[in-house]
Amino acid sequence: SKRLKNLQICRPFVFGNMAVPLKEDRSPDIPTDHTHSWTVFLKGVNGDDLSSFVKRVVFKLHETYANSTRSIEEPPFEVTETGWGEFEISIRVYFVPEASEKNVVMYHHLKLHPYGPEAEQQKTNGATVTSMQYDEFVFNEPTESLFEILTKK
Ligand code: SLL
Repeated sequence: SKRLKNLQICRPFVFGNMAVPLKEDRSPDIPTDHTHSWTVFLKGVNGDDLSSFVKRVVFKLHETYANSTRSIEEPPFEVTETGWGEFEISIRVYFVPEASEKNVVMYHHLKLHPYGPEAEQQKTNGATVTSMQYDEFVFNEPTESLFEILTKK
């Protein structure tokens, strides 16, 4: 559809991961060398639903994982796994066809281990570790259809 000139529309999001150390009562299905359970995610800010304009999010994990390319077609756009190591995850976002927008890719370093001033305490408590970033999708001269999707209540 037609593009709206001289217009820019932005939508905020956050992406990153949470991780917790596995406990003694871990499931026997989890490989013994795994130390953490983690979730990598991409989501709207303040519970905003991105699925009106995000069609699919593809998370590319380390090749030590079976089926390391994980395609998520509906919210929550996230992958939960267990493992032992940190690595870089690519997060590729595909927009709905009406948007006529190229996909965008972000990189996230999966964080499992606390560091910094509170690290020792967090380790003793088995606390959840979080690492996330705020960003914005910026649509320049959006199609009329994308504009409608983003502005309807
Ligand atoms: C490292 N460069 O050596 C990193 C690689 C890979 C982590 C970390 C595998 C789990 C599984 C897993 O945790 N890979 O095989 O199921 O630290």
